[in-house]
Amino acid sequence: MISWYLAQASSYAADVDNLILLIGIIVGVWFVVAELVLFGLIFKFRAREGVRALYVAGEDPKEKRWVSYPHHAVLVFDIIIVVAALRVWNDVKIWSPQPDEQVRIIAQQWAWTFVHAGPDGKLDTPDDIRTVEDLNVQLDRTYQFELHSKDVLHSFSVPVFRLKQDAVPGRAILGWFKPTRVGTFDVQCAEICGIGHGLMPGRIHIRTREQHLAWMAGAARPTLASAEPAATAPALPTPALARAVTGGTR
Ligand SMILES: [Cu+2]
Repeated sequence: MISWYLAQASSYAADVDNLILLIGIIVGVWFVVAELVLFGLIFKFRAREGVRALYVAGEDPKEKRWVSYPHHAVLVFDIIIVVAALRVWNDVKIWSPQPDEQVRIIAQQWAWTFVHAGPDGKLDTPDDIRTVEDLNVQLDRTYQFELHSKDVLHSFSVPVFRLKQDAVPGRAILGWFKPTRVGTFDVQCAEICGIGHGLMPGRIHIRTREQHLAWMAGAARPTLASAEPAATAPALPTPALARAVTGGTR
């Protein structure tokens, strides 16, 4: 239902949205009921000429019901919400399906580095593809991600997946996702991680199998070459950058 106006692009995005909708409906309905009762009573027992105010101590069982019935209702709805939330939490964070592929995600101040398995589908082999800020995945494929941080706490957040996972220095945190919609979407850091926090956006590109293979073929060689550290060579401005800096057009 929520997907009409908020894009969903993972197998569990709808479950998270439905949970939030359920909480919204339960809280919303009772909020309206409580306000109607409150304002109804204020109106009914408003000040009137010649009528003295009643002192109500709440000791009469009839009066106590105004407190005890809502109290029990809150407990019942709490249990409903907790059960629904634990089911989603279990599916997203505790249980994890058999992955088709792994991807490594490295957060640092202030960029994302992604290590893709490359054509052989395995990490830590020579055909791995490293990118900065662009995560490339294939539609309907289950990915296990391995999340690292090089420095401080970050949080890997993909709003269209309804996924958010903290990255903790010194730990490799595992999680999973299965993209279900083709497109390019935002990746963000959801944990204040320093002055450049707002400058560490990323993008996730979800492609069909054919498009993904085409990306891999194009990305494999140049990215491997550019992944070498540039420290040995002086950083020369690219022609495009030089033109931009000097304002030249040729
Ligand atoms: Cu960050």
